[in-house]
Amino acid sequence: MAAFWSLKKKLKKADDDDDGYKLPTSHSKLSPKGKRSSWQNRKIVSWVIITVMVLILYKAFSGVVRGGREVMKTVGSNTSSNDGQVLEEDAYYDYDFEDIDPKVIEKFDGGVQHYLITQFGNDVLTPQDGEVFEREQKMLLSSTVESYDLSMFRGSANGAANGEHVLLCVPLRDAEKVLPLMFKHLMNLTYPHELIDLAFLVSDCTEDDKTLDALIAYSRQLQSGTLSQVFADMDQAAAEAEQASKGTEKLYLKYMNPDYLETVKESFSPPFHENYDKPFRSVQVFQKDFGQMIGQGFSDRHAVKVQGIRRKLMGRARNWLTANALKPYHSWVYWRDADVELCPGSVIEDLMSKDYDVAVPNVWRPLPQFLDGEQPYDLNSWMESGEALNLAKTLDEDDVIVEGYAEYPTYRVHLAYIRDPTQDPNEILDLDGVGGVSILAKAELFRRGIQFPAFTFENHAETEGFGKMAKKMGYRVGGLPHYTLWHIYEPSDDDLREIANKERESRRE
Ligand SMILES: Nc1nc2c(ncn2[C@@H]2O[C@H](COP(=O)(O)OP(=O)(O)OP(=O)(O)O)[C@@H](O)[C@H]2O)c(=O)[nH]1
Ligand SMILES: *[C@@H]1O[C@H](CO)[C@@H](O)[C@H](O)[C@H]1NC(C)=O
Ligand SMILES: *[C@@H]1O[C@H](CO)[C@@H](O)[C@H](O)[C@H]1NC(C)=O
Ligand SMILES: [Mg+2]
Repeated sequence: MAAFWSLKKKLKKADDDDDGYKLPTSHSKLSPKGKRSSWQNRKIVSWVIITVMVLILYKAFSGVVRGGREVMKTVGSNTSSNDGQVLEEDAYYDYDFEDIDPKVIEKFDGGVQHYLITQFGNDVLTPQDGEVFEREQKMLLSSTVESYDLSMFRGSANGAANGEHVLLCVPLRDAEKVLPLMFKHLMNLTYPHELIDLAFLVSDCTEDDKTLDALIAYSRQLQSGTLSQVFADMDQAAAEAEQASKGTEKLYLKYMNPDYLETVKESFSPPFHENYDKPFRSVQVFQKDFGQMIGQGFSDRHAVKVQGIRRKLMGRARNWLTANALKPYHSWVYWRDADVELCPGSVIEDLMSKDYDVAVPNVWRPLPQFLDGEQPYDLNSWMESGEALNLAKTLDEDDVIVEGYAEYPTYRVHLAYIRDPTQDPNEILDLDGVGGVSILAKAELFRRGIQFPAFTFENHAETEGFGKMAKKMGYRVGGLPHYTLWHIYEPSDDDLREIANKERESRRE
């Protein structure tokens, strides 16, 4: 623990300002403020450390004693509302957390006056304390030796039953607004939460964006099992506000398919699955800027000229995230974008069950009804074509082909276009390029050096380059044409103009 404390101190942000982010709700059950010991109130930049601490606390709470499963009395205040929920699954405590004795750690939530092992602990040791200190330090130091048989973490089609750990990675930029959506989707995942380590990378947010602070605040609630209550409160407050100020609701919603809107509404309403509120194994938040200059607005980020640069930067971001978060005991890595509106909760199991090395679903998005109501969205999942290979030969080595632009006629088969909602959602086809909205890949690929090229690889970058590289190294890359995730709809400038026109017309009638 000594090491943790001192590390934490060093990593503490200079402008340490208490709690950072106020959740936009008036009656959060578990305000992070002042409920637990003071160390928790400090703003800590390195979540690697917080993660460990949270798990240690859980270990103490749950009273799992290795060797014999004996339930200890929970000490301290009842801070979390997951009353009686005992996090006893081994997966919460195996590998990197397994050497810590919960009996020793228990006191950290037991309201004791001072801890033996703190940054200043040495200064106040009595001889008796000294013995305990030695013993505990030994325990902690012995936990720094680990060994792993990497052949155990290959990944199988039935990962949940086999207790396979998944690293779930989400890149985030200016994403404060979509965080509630993202967290609801994470909770909705039915793959055992105790087998999932969450890893977020926050980059290049604009000055007034609070993605990082919000992410940390929501993550704390998530790990306390209280996040769904926070969201319920927030949603209720929003509904009341909307009623009070009639008509502030987003205008474009009037033009969307009512059936789709109904599906969305139902999907976000209880009842949720039984383990919806269950904490994940860990949450890690990383922050690193790459100097992304291109705006995150819909029209900014879709101009063809910026695609190559943008995609390479995204590649760098993804590589930083895996390189920092991937642990030896992960069998799978699941990549997910924050801006998904609808997704089956069983997506990880479903993709896993195909026994491919890389698998992606189809990604569509809803549109206003005057634009056909829906659209194939992610064009980065495709099968290679002769035309595109020939096109590549005419390009500079550094040029990046991007799909969906007249400048690059590739005539590839796009997963998005061959969707037929009446067909078998389990069907899988071999692909070459993959899109990044939702990628399940065996962790082994990353260990073998496959990554998201932040340079031009066979005239591709980022996730498409990843697909191509995996293919080249002999892995099976597949996509499910009839299994669909729905990306959120963000009205483009053109769409907003069109909607404004229609509104004017209807007022004239
Ligand atoms: N860390 C990091 N995350 C980013 C960056 N740009 C986008 N993201 C995140 O990556 C995910 C996908 O980003 P989007 O902007 O939706 O882009 P996209 O999915 O490639 O494609 P479109 O949705 O078609 O624009 C989201 O979770 C974003 O918050 C970046 O520069 N750095
Ligand atoms: C904490 O929870 C336990 C079990 O749910 C209960 O017996 C106890 O009274 C609670 N303590 C407080 C202070 O609420
Ligand atoms: C949550 O999962 C269920 C079951 O797979 C699904 O029906 C629902 O649409 C999901 N929720 C969201 C918001 O996608
Ligand atoms: Mg997107």
